[in-house]
Amino acid sequence: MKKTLKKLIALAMMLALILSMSVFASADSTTTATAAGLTMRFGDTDTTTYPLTHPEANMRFTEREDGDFNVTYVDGISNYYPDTLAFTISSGASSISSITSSGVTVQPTVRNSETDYEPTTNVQQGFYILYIETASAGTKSCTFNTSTGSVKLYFEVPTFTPSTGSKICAFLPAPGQFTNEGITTGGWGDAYDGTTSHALKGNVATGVSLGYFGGYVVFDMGAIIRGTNNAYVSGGVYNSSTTPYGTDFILYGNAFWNNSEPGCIQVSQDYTHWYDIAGSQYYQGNCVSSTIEYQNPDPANDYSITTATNNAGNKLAVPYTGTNLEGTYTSVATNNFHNHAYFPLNANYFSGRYGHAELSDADTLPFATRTLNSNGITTFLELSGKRIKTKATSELQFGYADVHPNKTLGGTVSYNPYTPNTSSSTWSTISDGTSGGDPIDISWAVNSDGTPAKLDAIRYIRVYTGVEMATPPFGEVSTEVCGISVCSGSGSGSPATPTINVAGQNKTTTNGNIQSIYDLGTSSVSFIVTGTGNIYVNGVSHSSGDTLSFNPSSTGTIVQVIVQNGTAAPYITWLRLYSISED
Ligand SMILES: [Ca+2]
Ligand SMILES: [Ca+2]
Repeated sequence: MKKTLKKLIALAMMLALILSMSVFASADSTTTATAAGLTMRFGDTDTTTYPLTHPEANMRFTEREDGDFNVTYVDGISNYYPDTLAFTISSGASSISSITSSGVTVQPTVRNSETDYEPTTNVQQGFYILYIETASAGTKSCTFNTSTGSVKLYFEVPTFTPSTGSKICAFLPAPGQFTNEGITTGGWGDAYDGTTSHALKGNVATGVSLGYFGGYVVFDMGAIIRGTNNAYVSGGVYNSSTTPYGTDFILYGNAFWNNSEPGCIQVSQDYTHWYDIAGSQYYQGNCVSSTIEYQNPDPANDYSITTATNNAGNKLAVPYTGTNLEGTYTSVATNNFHNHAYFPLNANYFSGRYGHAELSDADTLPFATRTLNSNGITTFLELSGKRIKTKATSELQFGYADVHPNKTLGGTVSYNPYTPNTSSSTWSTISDGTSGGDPIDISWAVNSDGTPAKLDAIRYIRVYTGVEMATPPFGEVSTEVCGISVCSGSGSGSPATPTINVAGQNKTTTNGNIQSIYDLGTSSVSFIVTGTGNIYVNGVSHSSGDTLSFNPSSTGTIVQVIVQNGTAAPYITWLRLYSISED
């Protein structure tokens, strides 16, 4: 089975910078090891084209008295061990007779291109992906048996105790009234809970406020453990189809009815490749890729603040420019309630406090870029994402954070995100007996072109402010995130398979997949979904048998159909309507 994996050697690129500045190793540790006729190292087979990055660049061998090797991860992050490592045996692989392991999956792999990997059963392949079971602490190992002996590698996984099963691993609010606020006391501008132990926030009443468009927080939900042929075993958040309504996690904000401040959501397995959660606005033409470049209004003042400081800095409006914006505003305005800098200060967001160096590198993720002056102070901060054009609760049916009120912060009981609701009274009825908040189905994740991402599980969840709006005199519309829970319980029944008729013909579809239909011509075609339960076409609720119309195109017009009945998971399918012939 051919699998397309991420570029493993580039995992967690945000960490590479700090690591490259301070890598050390004990005197007798090495980057290569030779034993049993094998020469071993971490990283790609071709390190000229693909130089080592984190974490492979941080792996060291130390020879033991028995001739085997301890493999250690050096520097960088405390209580951390990589869960996925590219591994090369540069000579002697043809002498390998078998591989045995405990707590490690050694996957021989053919590397077709930079991003395309194919598992193989040939143990003499010479290139391997090592999946280390990091969910539990202790010694993991693998042994390569060769015609001249054997060599065993030992991996010591440290104890790791996340605060609530999830933890913040990146936080960079855009400019806003809560940015820099309560920065040492667990306020809305702080990723830490304000206790003397400086724990990162889990499910808390005072969460994080993300500022203007693009400001974000990322949660690490734990390593995904995979077995043979990359199959999911445990960890992360699994894309369940057996939970009620198929939802997988619930995001909690601080919304009340008609005070939604919608955050868009992205998910990732590897911290490098990110997928949009296509909420109900995504296919309605109300979702556009936008970038804002914020200008630091006072870099000199920023430079003068050298340690994380509560409510610091000069209060100044933050000018911005960008692409695909509303056209209503040109700056993040200040107000009289929050008297401090609105631009994220260097000492507060790029200093990696309390041993969390990873938090200082938030701007190296693919959706954030900083321009620095000669003092290392941000002059421009660029943040990107899909921007939606409404904050009306009634228009945000599903797929966004900080939209629906919490019932029980941190609860795991999902309500049905597909039950149409248009008022606070219907919402209250709908969410009674549940945890409230905003339940999310990983099946909503899409590639950058809107086609299904088909993720079996995810590790990272990014929430970012999804609108470019302000409500004077109260300031910018800013998403708040107060926590995340993984959904519990079991739904009943099976997905409600619909009949989908396009241009007069019933089309065969499958749950979770996209179906291309060709030769539809350039005129609009009829589109009829017949099914039982809640029916959404491109995020809009419809009745069974409604006749809709869409315009086919030469690039394939994508239409998403969701049909959900009872407490079962939904049937989600995509059709791609081409005006032209195949090929
Ligand atoms: Ca699911
Ligand atoms: Ca809010």
